[in-house]
Amino acid sequence: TIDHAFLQSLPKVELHLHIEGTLEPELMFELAQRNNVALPFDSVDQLRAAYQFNDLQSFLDLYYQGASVLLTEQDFYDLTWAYLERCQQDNVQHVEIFFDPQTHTDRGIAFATVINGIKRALHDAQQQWQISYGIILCFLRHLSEEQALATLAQAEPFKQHIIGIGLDSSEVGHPPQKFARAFAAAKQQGYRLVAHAGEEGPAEYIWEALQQLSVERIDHGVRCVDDEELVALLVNEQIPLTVCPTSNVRLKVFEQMSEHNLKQLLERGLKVTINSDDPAYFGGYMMENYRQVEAALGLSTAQWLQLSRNAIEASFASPERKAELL
Ligand code: ES4
Ligand code: ZN
Repeated sequence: TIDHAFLQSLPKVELHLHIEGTLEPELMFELAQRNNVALPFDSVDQLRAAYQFNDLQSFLDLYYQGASVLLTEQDFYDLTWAYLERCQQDNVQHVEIFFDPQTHTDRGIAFATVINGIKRALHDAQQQWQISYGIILCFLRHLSEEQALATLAQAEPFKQHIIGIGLDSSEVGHPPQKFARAFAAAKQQGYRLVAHAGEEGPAEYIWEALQQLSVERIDHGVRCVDDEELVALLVNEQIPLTVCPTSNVRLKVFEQMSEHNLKQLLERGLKVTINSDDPAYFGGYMMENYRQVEAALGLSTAQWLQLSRNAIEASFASPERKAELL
């Protein structure tokens, strides 16, 4: 049987983590006060009580509202640093974090403010704890492709600090093909590519992300099982899926953890990884995701080692860094 010490000891890599989704209610209130931003909640407890979601959109509405307290470079530093402290506790040794610049630039925050704060915290954690990292810029898919292209242009001066481009926000009704030109431009500029697909949206969106956006990893992807031909492709090409178990339960992609298909995906030979997505909103950082999966699905030692290895291999870390992590 699997014990806590074994799960704790596994070298972990986080590949699906929205930094804005690590904003804990306590820090949200602290920043609201510091920045004189009004919140439509009276207390931390009242805010936490509001974290009862029916679907992706009901979560996103609160997530974008929460981000309104982030104004200064120090705010983005404090946000990222608090997340990295949790990584250190959970033996997460490499992180590739998503950020949503449009959420901030659309309310007048400079792109530089956002990325400089995030990057400085990551740099400090690398110095203190040897946590390696990459930063992935996500386009908001509910906005237009023109806006995505404008964001890509804004990122240009910071290109050396951004390893990849992703696609997030409201999935249904915003298929990957909407961003085909923006992703082609990003690829041209040398970025690695990922996209959310098959979380709430259909397996067809996973095909589109692969064929029309040329992504290397699929974020979520749990709905791939609806299409046998797609599963065969994902297995043959060993395309990584960055699965987020507690997120999927909290957003009702699965009714409860015991119904999550992660174990089946693993047993079918898919390159599955475990990630925390928006841990401040879904109630679980990396170890909590490991714990809940083990409690509900009961994986073997070999399967846990496979999950740990999958994440290292699926990362955009250098070959030298991967060798250290393995
Ligand atoms: C997200 Cl769980 C999820 N799905 C899509 N977009 C997102 N942004 C932040 N979390
Ligand atoms: Zn996500």
